Amino acid sequence: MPRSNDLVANALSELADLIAITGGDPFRVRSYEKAARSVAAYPIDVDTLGESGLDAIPAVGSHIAAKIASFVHRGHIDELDELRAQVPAGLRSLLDVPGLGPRRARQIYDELGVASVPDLLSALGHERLRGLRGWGPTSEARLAQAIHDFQGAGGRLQLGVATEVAEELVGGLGSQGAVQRVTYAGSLRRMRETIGDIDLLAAADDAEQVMDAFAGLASIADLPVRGPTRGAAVTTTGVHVDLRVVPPEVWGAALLYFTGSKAHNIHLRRLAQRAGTKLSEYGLTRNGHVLAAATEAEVYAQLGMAYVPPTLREDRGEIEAALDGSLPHLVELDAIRGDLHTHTDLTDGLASMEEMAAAARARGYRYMAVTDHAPLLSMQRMTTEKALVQRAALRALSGRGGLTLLHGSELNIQPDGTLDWDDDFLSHFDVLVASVHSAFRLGRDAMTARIIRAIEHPAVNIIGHPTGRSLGSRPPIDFDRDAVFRAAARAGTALEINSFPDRLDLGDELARRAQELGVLFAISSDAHATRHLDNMRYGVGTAQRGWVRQENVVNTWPLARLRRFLAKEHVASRSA
Ligand code: DGT
Ligand code: CA
Ligand code: CA
Ligand code: ZN
Repeated sequence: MPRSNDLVANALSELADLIAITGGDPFRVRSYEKAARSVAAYPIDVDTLGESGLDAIPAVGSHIAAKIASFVHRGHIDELDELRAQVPAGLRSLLDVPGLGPRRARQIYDELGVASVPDLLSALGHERLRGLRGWGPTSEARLAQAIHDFQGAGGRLQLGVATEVAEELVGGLGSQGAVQRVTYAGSLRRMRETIGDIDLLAAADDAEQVMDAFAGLASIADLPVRGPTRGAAVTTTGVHVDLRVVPPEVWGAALLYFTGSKAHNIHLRRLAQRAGTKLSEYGLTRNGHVLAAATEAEVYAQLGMAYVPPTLREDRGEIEAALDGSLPHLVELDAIRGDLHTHTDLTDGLASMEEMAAAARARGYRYMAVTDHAPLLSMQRMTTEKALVQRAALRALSGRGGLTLLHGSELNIQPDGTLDWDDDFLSHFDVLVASVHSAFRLGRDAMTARIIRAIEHPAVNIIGHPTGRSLGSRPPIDFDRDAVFRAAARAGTALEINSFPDRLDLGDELARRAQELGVLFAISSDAHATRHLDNMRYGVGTAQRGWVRQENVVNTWPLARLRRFLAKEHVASRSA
């Protein structure tokens, strides 16, 4: 539930907007705006205050206090209702657009008939705003960006969804004769966990032909913005796509620019300026003379720094590290030797163990752990007997095609930190993942103790999806991050970087902190079907964004070393 102060503040600021949009007294507009801010910041909940208590809130006079009382006790404010009825819904919706004040919303509505956010986007696409009094290309661009950011906050795409859409578009454009190169840039190339829009970059001598081809792709529903070298499209699935076409000779500089992040770009540009050069999407230049433009590597080299992998480009220290040669040796997808968290149709997976093993062999894996759910997740109907039968079948299959199968399970960490089965039974598994699947709201201290107890269990090797978050639907569970990370480092228990695109858990920032505290990682697919093994790349991307070094990822290790880790033998030697 939002706090009553926030609800009241929203109502007051809506009132201010509507008074402004209907040409009301600017002094009243300002007093409602001030009151809204003051209420939002007021430490006492307004629904506990009487009229005199409301009166005491700074910037709230008796008149506004009465309106607040009406809102709190009767659920509405008469004047607000009246104004809402007067102002068309389309115009009111424009008030939600950041960067567009009530006066300018009214102007656009009156003069262009723009009555919704899609109308507004279309008007911007056709450059119709710049003809109005007080508008120009710059203010148009600023508004377009504000809308873009605003929409991004609500409807960001999951990394997996965006990657699939982008790869299809890249494939479609790449097969066109006019296109010399095409790739995706932006946050998708940086592998952020969610994506605002897809940014495509193409190199061609004839941009016009590329635009035609783009407009003609089956998955492009609409191309509301079409210039000679740039377009903004919407796919049939509602995904926003920007396309830029550049001459082949500036490919690297353009790719660098459109990959971003913006913060990384700005920092690079500052560096260039300090050296008396200029960096733009057309290249690194000195007095108009091009120093580097064809490849990203050349641009970085000319700036006197190491090549920065896209996943690090967030201005979180990577530029300093690239300048002094201390970038980490990041984990790479090619270095992954196996998967340590997979499910079969014995529990909730879709594929049999044989099918999962075949898919793992096709990926070139040397090992794969089968970690079906354990009995306490009762809907999965696992039993001791089933686990033993599976183990026997797995041993018989192991080694075929160079793939060693490890027998594991995904245990359920109970609220008190205990696990499925008894310790003796647990000690006979090759690998154990332990995850929180229940009691997500335990409270911070109890949650911390719960996870640390599982970490310290001598048979537990990996904590699965440690925060339990689900992007866009379930928040992370609350525990003392540093305490858990320290415990994991001490106990020789790895933390998972779960590769499922709606989990990505640990996420980049937590993984980075965990590594600082000495934690080792397992990057796992948590596959419930053969094709889920391919999600590994999202986990690797997330690990890279967390600066995770290859040496700290246990499933890049050869099997013999991994087995020593799984036996927790090194723990004794570490503390010795
Ligand atoms: P998103 O789409 O919200 O997930 O994030 P990005 O990073 O893909 O951002 P987007 O699509 O607005 O722009 C793509 C890239 O273009 C961005 O990463 C860097 C570059 N870029 C965009 N606007 C600016 C800017 O104002 N200054 C600089 N230096 N670069 C920019
Ligand atoms: Ca983007
Ligand atoms: Ca974009
Ligand atoms: Zn699982």
